Amino acid sequence: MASEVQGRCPAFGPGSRPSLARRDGPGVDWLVMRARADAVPTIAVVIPCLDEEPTIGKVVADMKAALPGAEIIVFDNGSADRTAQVARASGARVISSPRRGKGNVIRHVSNVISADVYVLIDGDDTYPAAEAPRLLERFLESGADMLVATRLESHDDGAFRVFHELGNRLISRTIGLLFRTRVTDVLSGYRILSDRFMRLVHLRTGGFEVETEMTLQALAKGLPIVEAPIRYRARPPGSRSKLDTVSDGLLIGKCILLLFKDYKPFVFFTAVSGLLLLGSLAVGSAPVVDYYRYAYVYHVPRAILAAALAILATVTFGVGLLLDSISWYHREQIEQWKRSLRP
Ligand SMILES: Nc1nc2c(ncn2[C@@H]2O[C@H](COP(=O)(O)OP(=O)(O)OP(=O)(O)O)[C@@H](O)[C@H]2O)c(=O)[nH]1
Ligand SMILES: [Mg+2]
Repeated sequence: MASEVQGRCPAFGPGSRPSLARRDGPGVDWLVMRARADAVPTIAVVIPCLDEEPTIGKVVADMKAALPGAEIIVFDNGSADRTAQVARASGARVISSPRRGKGNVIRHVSNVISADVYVLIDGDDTYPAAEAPRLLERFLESGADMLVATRLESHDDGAFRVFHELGNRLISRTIGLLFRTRVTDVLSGYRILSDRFMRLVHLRTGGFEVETEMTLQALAKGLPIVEAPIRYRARPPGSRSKLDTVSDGLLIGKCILLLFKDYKPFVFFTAVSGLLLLGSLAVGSAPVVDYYRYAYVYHVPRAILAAALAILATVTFGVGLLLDSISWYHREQIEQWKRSLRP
């Protein structure tokens, strides 16, 4: 059963019908949020952590200073070091997450935490927690369901490991092409999510693909995304990255392909069908030439293979048509659900 987040924005009193205006409070700039008349929005800061003892204390303290009204929850995956103790001592609530993997942790969050706004940040102090109020303001003003803090515009030397920046650009471009949109940093771990996003999106990936999946699911479900630049920092000495360039890179590639198949089935299966058809034409050229020249087919195995590939291409195209109708129906249902979530 999801536990209600206790943290509330100090700027609001019960019953006040807020409007979009700026207020200054002790130590913090709070946006008056568009909120339901009867409740003051709650903010949960979620920090997935695995062996981040050197940095978690600072991340929690920085977040407490930046968002004093928010509840800070560290999701620890059985860290071998003193991450949980340091986090608790710094004033965070620590929840032990059963299954390894950043994606599994984010899925755990949606099962056990309930808030109006979720701020996701890594525990390795590479993201500036102090920027959270500005990002929150941008998020609320935009009315988006997800804000992604982008890192490519401004970062420390050594903040990105070799190939990571290039890989990030490549992945963002690929997604931009496939989903006809413009996203600049799909792999950022610093995000703000709406309650509606957490209710509508059921994540399926368990590892570092989760950031890519969050962006793709938001695109596929028509949930608006807004980006805001931050300065990305290098991991401090003594803190170890959990990301494996090759294996996690391949997992991210697989995630994009599978979600593309599920959310753009017509394009995906037409492309596969086209490739099969090309194969059929290539293999079938010799038997066709045979027939024109000798009115007899000598390359019988090729003829059979060409025919099989052509049949497969037709069936694949048919599957694409079918799945396209199903995904249309699915999209309509999501729109209805979105309408039902409107206040
Ligand atoms: N709970 C939990 N957290 C994880 C797991 N793997 C990674 N994390 C956390 O997820 C965040 C991002 O992991 P990083 O290793 O920093 O990955 P990255 O930021 O893509 O890579 P770097 O650029 O090297 O920092 C960190 O706070 C990790 O502690 C996991 O299996 N379980
Ligand atoms: Mg990191």
